[in-house]
Amino acid sequence: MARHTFARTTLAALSAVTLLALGACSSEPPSSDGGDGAEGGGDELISVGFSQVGAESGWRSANTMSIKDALTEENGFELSFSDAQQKQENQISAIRNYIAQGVDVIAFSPVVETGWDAVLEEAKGAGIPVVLTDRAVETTVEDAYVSFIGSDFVEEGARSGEWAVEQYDGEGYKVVELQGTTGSAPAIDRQQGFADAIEGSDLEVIDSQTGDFTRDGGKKVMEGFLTAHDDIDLVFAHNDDMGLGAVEAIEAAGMTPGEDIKIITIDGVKDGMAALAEGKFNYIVECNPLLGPDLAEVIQKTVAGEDVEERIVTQDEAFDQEGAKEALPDRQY
Ligand code: GYE
Repeated sequence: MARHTFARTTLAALSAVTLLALGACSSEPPSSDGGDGAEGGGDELISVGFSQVGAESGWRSANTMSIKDALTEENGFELSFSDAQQKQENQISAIRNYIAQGVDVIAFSPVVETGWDAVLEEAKGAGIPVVLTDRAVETTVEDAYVSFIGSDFVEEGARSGEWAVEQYDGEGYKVVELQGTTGSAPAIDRQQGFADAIEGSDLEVIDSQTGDFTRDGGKKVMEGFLTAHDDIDLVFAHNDDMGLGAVEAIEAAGMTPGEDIKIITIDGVKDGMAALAEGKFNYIVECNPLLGPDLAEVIQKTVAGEDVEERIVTQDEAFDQEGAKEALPDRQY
């Protein structure tokens, strides 16, 4: 049983995008500087402002590539892309710039869940539809976005925990957790899903700290865990990069990752899959970063005034060591 495909249901709830879409298709061109914002005509480019979280992980690089590959001029888009270096204030100012520019659609992957109300209200006031990719927001703004495209992070955490219980329950395993960015949807949800799944087993989380989704962060936090505890059996890392950092720390401490200390991670990027195939990781729950094509479709429909799905849940798989060996040669990212 090397591979499990998660059966996913896509919620087909339709959002009330008509008003926003009408705003986006207003007959007023957003600007008259270069003369390319001409009215009418079905073949003008759709201008999109995209605010990315950063470049913190292999997952993020693959996600950025997918978005840039999908939102090309050839496909009918004029993309403005900005990297927020994992800082919410940078994202907010990028979004405000896109509002001032009068882009047709704003898309972003919110670094943390809360604190977006004001800027979402401003986008709404300007009649610019917003699409969320990858991470969710918590907001009191009504109809703040037309669609949210991304994985179910609670389920990813749960699959990680279920596998851990299946493999190791009854052995009194001590677990340390490398959390993603504090306050981010994947960190909150993966922690929750994992905790719920191991409840009732004899696995115990003895320490949990953020490594900010980076390899370096994972390494430093793991070094601290290894100094503080001499009885760690299992690492649950919220992404591959932090797991890879943990591998370095474990090896530096003279132990064998995957054997002396087991490692479960989430993402399934190439470096993570290679570590799994080599036996340094024990299990990976995939998080598919290739959100560009869905994003392009949602934007096109929104601008055309068509209904879009309010929630698009990405399909993910999971891999053990044998599964990684099989999948690695065809891995795209
Ligand atoms: O798992 C991690 C990245 O939001 C799903 O962010 C994304 C997460 C991904 O930094 O590697």
